[in-house]
Amino acid sequence: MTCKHVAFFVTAMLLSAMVRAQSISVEGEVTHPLKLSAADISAMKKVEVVAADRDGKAHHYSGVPVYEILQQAGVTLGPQLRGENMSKYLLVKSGDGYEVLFSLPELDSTFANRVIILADKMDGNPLPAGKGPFRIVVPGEKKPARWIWEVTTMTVRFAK
Ligand SMILES: Nc1nc2c(c(=O)[nH]1)N[C@H]1C(S)=C(S)[C@@H](COP(=O)(O)O)O[C@H]1N2
Ligand SMILES: [Mo]
Repeated sequence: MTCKHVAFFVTAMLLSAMVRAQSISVEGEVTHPLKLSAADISAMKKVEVVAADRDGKAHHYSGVPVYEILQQAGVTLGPQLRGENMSKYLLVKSGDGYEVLFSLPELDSTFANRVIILADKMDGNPLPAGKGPFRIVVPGEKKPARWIWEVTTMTVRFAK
């Protein structure tokens, strides 16, 4: 490898790290669209949940309840989650094109008896490479298919 090749490689690595660390957008049916940086998220109140990964092993995940993020964005939750708002959903998107969907009551603490989080730590450490920097963790499900990693966007929409 020549010096030029090395410089190109290092630049590419830095750029991809920057892209991965980019902020999370919260948009759609919200009164305050958000662009949350890693610093914004780390400044929010954290909760811990224990949940089993694909191999059935329990881990401690720490992060922000998705509910708190949606509340900051002004999504119709709590007493406002009734009537036509019951047909809204949250679509979460990843940099790799994977997308998963949640109904609002699943995320709302006045309905749900579990807390779905946007995790930034597993067992006290940042999420492993390729699984972060932010990953949804859904406790109490039999498989982690909705544990979307590399979250980039959360969009609230009407189903109709
Ligand atoms: N961004 C993204 N998140 C994803 C996936 C994916 O393809 N892309 N696969 C999902 C599926 S189907 C499963 S089973 C789990 C696997 O997580 P693991 O590799 O940590 O066991 O991640 C989920 N999160
Ligand atoms: Mo899966």
